[in-house]
Amino acid sequence: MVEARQGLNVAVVGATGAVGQQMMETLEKRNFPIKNITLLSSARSAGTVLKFNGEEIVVQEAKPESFEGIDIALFSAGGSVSLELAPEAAKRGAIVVDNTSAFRMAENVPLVVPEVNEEDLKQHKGIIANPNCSTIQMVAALEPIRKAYGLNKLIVSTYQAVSGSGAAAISELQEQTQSLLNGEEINPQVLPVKGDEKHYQIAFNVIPQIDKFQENGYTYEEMKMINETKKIMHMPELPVAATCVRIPVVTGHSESLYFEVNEPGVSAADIKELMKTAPGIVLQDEPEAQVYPMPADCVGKNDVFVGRIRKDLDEDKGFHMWVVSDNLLKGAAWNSVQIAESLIKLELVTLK
Ligand code: NAP
Ligand code: 3JN
Repeated sequence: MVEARQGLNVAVVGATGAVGQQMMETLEKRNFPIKNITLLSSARSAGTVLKFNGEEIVVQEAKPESFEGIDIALFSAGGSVSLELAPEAAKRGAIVVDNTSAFRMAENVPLVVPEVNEEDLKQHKGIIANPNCSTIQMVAALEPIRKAYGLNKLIVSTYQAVSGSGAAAISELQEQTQSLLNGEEINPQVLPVKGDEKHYQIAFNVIPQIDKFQENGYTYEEMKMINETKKIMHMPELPVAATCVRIPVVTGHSESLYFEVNEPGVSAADIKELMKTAPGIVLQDEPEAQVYPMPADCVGKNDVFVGRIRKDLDEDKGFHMWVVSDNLLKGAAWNSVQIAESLIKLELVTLK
């Protein structure tokens, strides 16, 4: 525990994980007002020493009592941990910002991307959900368009980095790449889904499955994108379809979007103009100079990058757009910390 200036008592649950590490870095970079920070994990990593703002902090096993006196608890330790411990944290007065899908679709849980629906935070009852990474970057890019011209239809195909699947998937891509270049055999064990029946090569390959298949033929990742988008944008009737694909990139999710606006006669230039001033959005769209967003350029950045904006050749209200962002930052850690900053701004939590 570190004693600091006036601030909040913050807990990071899953502090030793890929997302947890990014959360700690983001809290540091943002100079988030922290009085004490508590780092939590499973019993496996309890006792590990991690550095925060230059101080050494011992990671503790997450238990219900860990949340006594905590103001904000950032959870990224998987759905089952959130289901068990998030209500315990909320019961003890903490505001939970949960990175898992455990509570995202629950009626009394706001699902928030601050650029889109920050005001929904006012309805919270102790648990706030952070959306899926692929959903976050998409709705952040679409919100200015929805506001200006309405939105009638959305079709997305994703190109997702392996870091979305955790630290083990990153190692699998790196080791497979090395083995295949050395002419050695590989033995896939993590992707597409840890614990599913089959595993496939990800190095030099593309896998059209992220998370488990549902009865309707869509994967859970695809259904998350579909359902979460409707909830965040308050558009339950919006037609949304998604195809989610894993590619051999470590960090940075890319998406090809097709959307239809509500008004006739909108031009690609109109959409580009909106993007120039949209919060959290960076326009990179100069085909003549070969300028467009790519994952390698977005790593370590909080923004959502958009480009390749074109009007559909047959549908007057239809547009195509390419959207890229760091899935561990805007897709997870940064959006969570941004929610915590919004809680302070909206005076939903008080500094001590
Ligand atoms: P990861 O690298 O595998 O890390 C998992 C973390 O959870 C570790 O700190 C681990 O602690 C901790 N943990 C595991 N079991 C626990 C338990 N029983 N009690 C307390 N802590 C426990 O995974 P990750 O990539 O960081 O992702 C973690 C979770 O974040 C995912 O399961 C997912 O729900 C969510 N996530 C959300 C998004 C998004 O789209 N917003 C993206 C990625 C991940 P040990 O070191 O002790 O094992
Ligand atoms: O695979 C990706 O690129 C994103 C994965 C996110 C994820 C991974 C494991 C469990 C989630 C999520 O946040 O949607 C979950 C979950 O359902 O909690």
